[in-house]
Amino acid sequence: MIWFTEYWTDNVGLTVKADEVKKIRSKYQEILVLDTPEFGKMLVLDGLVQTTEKDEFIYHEMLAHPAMIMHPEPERVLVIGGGDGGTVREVLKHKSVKEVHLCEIDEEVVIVSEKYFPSISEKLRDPKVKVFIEDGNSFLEERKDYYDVIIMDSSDPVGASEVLFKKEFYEKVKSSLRKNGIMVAQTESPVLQEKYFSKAFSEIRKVFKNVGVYLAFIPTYPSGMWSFTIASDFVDIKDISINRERVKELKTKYFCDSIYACLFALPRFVQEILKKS
Ligand code: SPD
Repeated sequence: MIWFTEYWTDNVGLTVKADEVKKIRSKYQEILVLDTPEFGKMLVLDGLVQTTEKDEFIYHEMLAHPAMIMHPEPERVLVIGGGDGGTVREVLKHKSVKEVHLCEIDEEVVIVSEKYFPSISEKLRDPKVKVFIEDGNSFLEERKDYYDVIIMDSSDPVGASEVLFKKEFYEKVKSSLRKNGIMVAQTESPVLQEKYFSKAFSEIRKVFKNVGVYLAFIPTYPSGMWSFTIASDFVDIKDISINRERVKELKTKYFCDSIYACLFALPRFVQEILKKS
């Protein structure tokens, strides 16, 4: 048994008891699989919690579904990062989807997830899914004007993921989207990572015409309050009456009609951060 702490800042963190720990060293990072009494299995990359069996559905549903719903008919979807497969699983809940590409830089994350997190990675072998072990940046350069929805399921903006939070990267994302294309990215906590949150928003706004921010409550992520930024040049993403009837068809546990109806309702302090960005 050990106690594991993710340090959210120098002064605060999340501490969990783990009955069992597996440690794997990949080419890119240290991967931990913790068996915790409260959250079930927990995946940790370089000391940062990525997902847990108990609350993963909140993050994966909220990352995938708003963009998938707002697109008139998403057929080709790209997930960048997200080697655990949770986002791919959610994307496949949409009937129009014909092809899902997952671009993950670290093959070991996929291997570990298939071994220890079967309920999250269960759809990685679906015939519609193709997994590419590549760097997201160079992957996009080879695929212009192709995807309907691009989802950035990145880790926090340190190390290999830092580049995924920059304007140059969002420009590549934009040129890989085809007509009606939508992108969405996880953009950190407005409470504890205001700098990254605000920067991601302002970089995305420099590239796309329509940009919106929404939140979800994820207990194992810093502060619990987590942000997502969605953007498109074609779709008026702020119009949440779009395709609303499709929400009811989804089998989900967090994302639902009433969440969609007020997707962009933001606390005043978050609105203020965005105004200043
Ligand atoms: N602070 C954790 C942010 C992690 C976001 N990505 C998680 C990947 C899960 N599919």
